[in-house]
Amino acid sequence: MTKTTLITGATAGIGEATARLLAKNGYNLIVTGRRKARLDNLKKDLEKNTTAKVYTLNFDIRHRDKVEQALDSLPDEWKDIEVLINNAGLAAGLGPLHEGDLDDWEQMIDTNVKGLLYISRKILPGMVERRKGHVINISSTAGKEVYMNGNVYCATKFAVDALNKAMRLELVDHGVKVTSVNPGFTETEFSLVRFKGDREKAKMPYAGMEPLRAEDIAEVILFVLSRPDHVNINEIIVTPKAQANAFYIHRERER
Ligand code: NDP
Ligand code: 8X3
Repeated sequence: MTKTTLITGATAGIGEATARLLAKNGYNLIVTGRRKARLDNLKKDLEKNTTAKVYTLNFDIRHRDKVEQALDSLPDEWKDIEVLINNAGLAAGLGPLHEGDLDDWEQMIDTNVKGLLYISRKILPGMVERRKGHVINISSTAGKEVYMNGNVYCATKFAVDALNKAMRLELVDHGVKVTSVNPGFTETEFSLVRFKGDREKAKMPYAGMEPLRAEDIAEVILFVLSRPDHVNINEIIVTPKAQANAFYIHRERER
């Protein structure tokens, strides 16, 4: 198994955990993100401790020209991408729409929706031409139901859900598989990013409950990828035991 797999947002959280697990399972990886030092360290670590080959691409997914330049710069032996994991994304802020910060909205829409589209538009034609490929879109429980104060983040994940369905419909005749993985609360840098570095606030979503770990989602992704060729998991929703849906969490309180 030496499938060439591109993971967006592999410098932290779900993307990094997935890179680590896939490398151990024989996938060759193109890892992307804005934080170059983290990408370089990841490559060094994985190439030392696994048999995987790793290539790094350092760019901001919001910039269409940078996405195009980065993918065009891939050496020939890395160009035939067989698996694309559209993972890079974020939430910025949590509050009612009528008090929303427009810069936060732009950042979420540009990253979670437009960035995913820029990458996909560059990589899908090769998959279609080779009649081979698998796209995994990381959406969210927030793409299935709207929760209080989630408004624009939820809208971006509903968009990912729609694009996931559109891709499956439009790629099925070309032999390309499409899956959405929809995590619930997963403790990564997500909450720290959402609350702009405020560590106290970032802990609040996980009070009195045990969230998922990034590795839990990585295992689901490996499962999805390792099904036989004739099997496709269309979509999968994974939550912590204590999470019933996008907005109801059971919390243990100290008595
Ligand atoms: P992290 O914050 O830990 O990781 C996010 C990754 O996305 C980082 O590698 C970051 O890299 C990358 N990224 C963010 N913005 C950009 C950008 N403009 N250009 C390139 N890369 C970018 O969060 P998670 O691992 O939790 O999030 C991964 C995905 O999972 C996201 O799509 C998120 O919406 C989704 N998700 C997360 C859940 C959770 O509870 N954690 C639940 C459901 C879905 P860098 O900063 O180096 O650019
Ligand atoms: C990330 C999980 O519930 O904070 O998609 O939106 S949540």
